[in-house]
Amino acid sequence: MNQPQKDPKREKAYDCWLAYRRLEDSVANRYQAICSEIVVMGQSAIMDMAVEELKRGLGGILGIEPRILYGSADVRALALGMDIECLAIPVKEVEALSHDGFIIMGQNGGILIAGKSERGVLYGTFSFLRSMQTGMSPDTLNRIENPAAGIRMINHWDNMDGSIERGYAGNSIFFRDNQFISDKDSVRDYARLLASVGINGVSINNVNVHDQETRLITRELLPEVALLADIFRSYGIRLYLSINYSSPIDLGGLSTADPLDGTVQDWWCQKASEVYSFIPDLGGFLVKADSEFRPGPFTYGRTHAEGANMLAKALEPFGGIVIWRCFVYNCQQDWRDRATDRANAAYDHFMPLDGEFKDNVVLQIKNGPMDFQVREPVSPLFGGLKKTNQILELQITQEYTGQQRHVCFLIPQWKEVLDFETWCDGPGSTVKNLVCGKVYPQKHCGFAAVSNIGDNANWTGHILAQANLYGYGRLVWNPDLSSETIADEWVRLTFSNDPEVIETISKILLKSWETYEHYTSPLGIGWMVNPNHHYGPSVDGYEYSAWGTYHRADWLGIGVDRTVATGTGFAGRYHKPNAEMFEDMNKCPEELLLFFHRVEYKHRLKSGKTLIQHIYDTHFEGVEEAEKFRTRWLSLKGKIDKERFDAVLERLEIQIRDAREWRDVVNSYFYRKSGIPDEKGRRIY
Ligand code: GCV
Repeated sequence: MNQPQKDPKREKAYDCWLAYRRLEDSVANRYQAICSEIVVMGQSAIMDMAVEELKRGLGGILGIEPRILYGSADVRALALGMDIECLAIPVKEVEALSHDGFIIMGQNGGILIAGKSERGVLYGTFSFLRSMQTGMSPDTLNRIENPAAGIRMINHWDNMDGSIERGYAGNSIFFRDNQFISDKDSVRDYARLLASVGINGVSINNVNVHDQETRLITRELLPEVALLADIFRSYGIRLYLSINYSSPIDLGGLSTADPLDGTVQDWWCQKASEVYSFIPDLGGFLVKADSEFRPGPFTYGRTHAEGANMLAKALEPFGGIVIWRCFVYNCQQDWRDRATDRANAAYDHFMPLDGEFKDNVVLQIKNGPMDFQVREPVSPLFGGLKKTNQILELQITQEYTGQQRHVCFLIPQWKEVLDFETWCDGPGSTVKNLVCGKVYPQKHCGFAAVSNIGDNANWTGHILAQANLYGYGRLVWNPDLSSETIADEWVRLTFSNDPEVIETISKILLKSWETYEHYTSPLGIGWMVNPNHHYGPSVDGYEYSAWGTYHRADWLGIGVDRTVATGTGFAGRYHKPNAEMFEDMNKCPEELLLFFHRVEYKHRLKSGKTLIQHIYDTHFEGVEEAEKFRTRWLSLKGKIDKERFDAVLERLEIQIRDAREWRDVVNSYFYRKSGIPDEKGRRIY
């Protein structure tokens, strides 16, 4: 007999951080007094969304149904306004606001939420509701906030057959069986979640653009793409498409996709005009070219600048941009070849092109030189490129960090990347300042990250992985927010303001990246995963393959010599003093030691432990820490609804089981290679 279908939207976890729980305390009473009326000044589709959200939020948090009044500039109640010049706001504060920013201020006993744009008002509205839900008093709300950068984007790796490359939370919410899903409710709910944390761009299809997705830019499919664009637009989000570089051949029937060929250039110009006739505010194209078997300008002996600029020219008349990925390397390397180093690839391909890209091209650079490992140094392209628009690419989906079966709160990792001092222009040349255009002027800059959502009832598979999506949005809005603040906010919004709940879940989140690192690959060496799906330990999984990701372990030691003096020279791609720091084994940050150096197992670390003992100890500790997560979580029984309590518990148990596997495989591997026993005599196989 067929089981009745469960409605995912009925699940507690579906609402994520926008569940709007009732507050019943003195603070709530004060809000109630102010919020019984909403005065709306200015009307637009996005303003309508802001009003809807307020109604929903006030209903949920305060249990009231506010009266909506339009048009009056008299602020007594809760007021929303986007015609900022007509509002009684001091000039200095109006001037301090950027286009997407907002101001929240107390006025005449009421509260005004205002922005220079409708998007600003929407962001202010979500921010106001967040403050209310987290228990902030109305007296402490006054603030002006501007987003740190113009591009705050999510990349989907969704395929039209419904699968998601590196997706761990079900199938696509956009596509199924090579069609668009006609029920758009999830897309609407998703757009709302994204807007609530300030995301303003989304690319809907995989950067590996296969046959079916190549056709997204055809007349046949563009009306469907336009429907998605409409939904995202109503939340202030621009839609982008990943395109296939060889579309002129695959769709246009041309014999070439050479960017310097006139017929190819004309084809793209016409194509852009066609695409924009369906979606006039399309953000632009995202391109993975000459990478992992994708076509690109190299086929024609052209540079990436020539390839990107040709597309940029086509999009220029429509205000579109080309986001060009720097993830370019040789994935057919001979593992015997020790001179070629994948870490050097992006830098070596793109540095010589600095200054050659048109100003509507943006380079999208992964945070590290390899590929979203649990630990990597920052890509030296940050601080290397001086005359090129750039955005930082992060990975929210947990490809190498537990695939949403393990809890791994990634905000602390991203904070380290953002705060990395590149020294390209003296102190203050941090990655965050670079990608926010504060070091070198850039027309377009900001952030992109690979999505971690799918059609699972809780969006992210592991409920605690929702914190990574939330945290990404909050962090790229304001990179100065601390991991602690983001965790605290997320727990309060998602679960409760109960101090015990906040402390317990925050502790799990804040420790989880370190824990994951402890029981997986040590000191920046990376990989050691099963090939293809990348889940679970296999120390030699990629050791003798063509992907350029080697640890070079033998009986004496492990690590890749990336020094200038004796290795692949990667350390020299950084500015001083970073180059010197990475070059010198004694100065290199220990968590990156094996990324930069080949180290003997008997080498003593700063802790006084030998490298091999460090490997054993951290792997045992990692499992103990994972076990503690479960104990901590169990202490919340009765304080969290059963549905979410059980769902998280189930994942924490999987994590413990798999952490043990990691521990035993890795420890046994190194014990067998080195022949050195564990000083503490623990069981190693
Ligand atoms: C979309 C890694 C992943 C691939 C991904 C690629 C990329 O190699 O394993 O699945 O492809 O990165 O970022 O393009």
